[in-house]
Amino acid sequence: MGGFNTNTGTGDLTIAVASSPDFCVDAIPINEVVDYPYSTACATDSGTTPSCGSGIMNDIWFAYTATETCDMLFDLLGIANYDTRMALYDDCPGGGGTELICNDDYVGLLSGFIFSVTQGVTYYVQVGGYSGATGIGDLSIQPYTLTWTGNTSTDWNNTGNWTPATVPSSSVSALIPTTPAGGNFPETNTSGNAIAYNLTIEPGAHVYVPPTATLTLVGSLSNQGGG
Ligand SMILES: [Ca+2]
Ligand SMILES: [Ca+2]
Repeated sequence: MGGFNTNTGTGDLTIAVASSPDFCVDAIPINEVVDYPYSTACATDSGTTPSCGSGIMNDIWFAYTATETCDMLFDLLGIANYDTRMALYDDCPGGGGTELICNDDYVGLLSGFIFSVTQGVTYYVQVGGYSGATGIGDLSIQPYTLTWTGNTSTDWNNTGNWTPATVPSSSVSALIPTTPAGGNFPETNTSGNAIAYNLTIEPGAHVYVPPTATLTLVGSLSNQGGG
């Protein structure tokens, strides 16, 4: 008959920590995201410095797999409280990857860029800061979208009616807001046919496509206009 073991003592406590995306090989897998929160507070320099600036990158990494083929806007605009910097690679730099694009200041000190992605392909996003700056922020990867203003006319194909001032294409999306700045809603009949990747029509807005014209959408339609 054995006795009770009443020994006490010290031992090791192991705390499991979720894998840190501090290096590219530990990148967080994502698809398109809106305002994905992150922090670089404890990030260290992965050793990869993109071409858009010098200085130590206290960086974190995301492995972004595209679910669509179109122009995507990658941006850190939002809650970021520090001077951000962001780059995109076709593979981890330590695994033979090369830089595709990078940006320091897209709006103010916050980073962003537009890149044409292919469905099913994984890209590596490096999020860091200018000269070692760190903080919190949020990452968005969404189809790049032009907003209709109607500032010049009703002509869909007039660059003066969009902001930024270019016409949507098979890879660029379009948004028709409820209240266009210029007061006009678009028509596609004045100078030929129209094309966009995604089209979003906000409540109360509309696009007029006469029977003799076409509006081609490569992606999808979100018609909130009710008609
Ligand atoms: Ca890092
Ligand atoms: Ca910056």
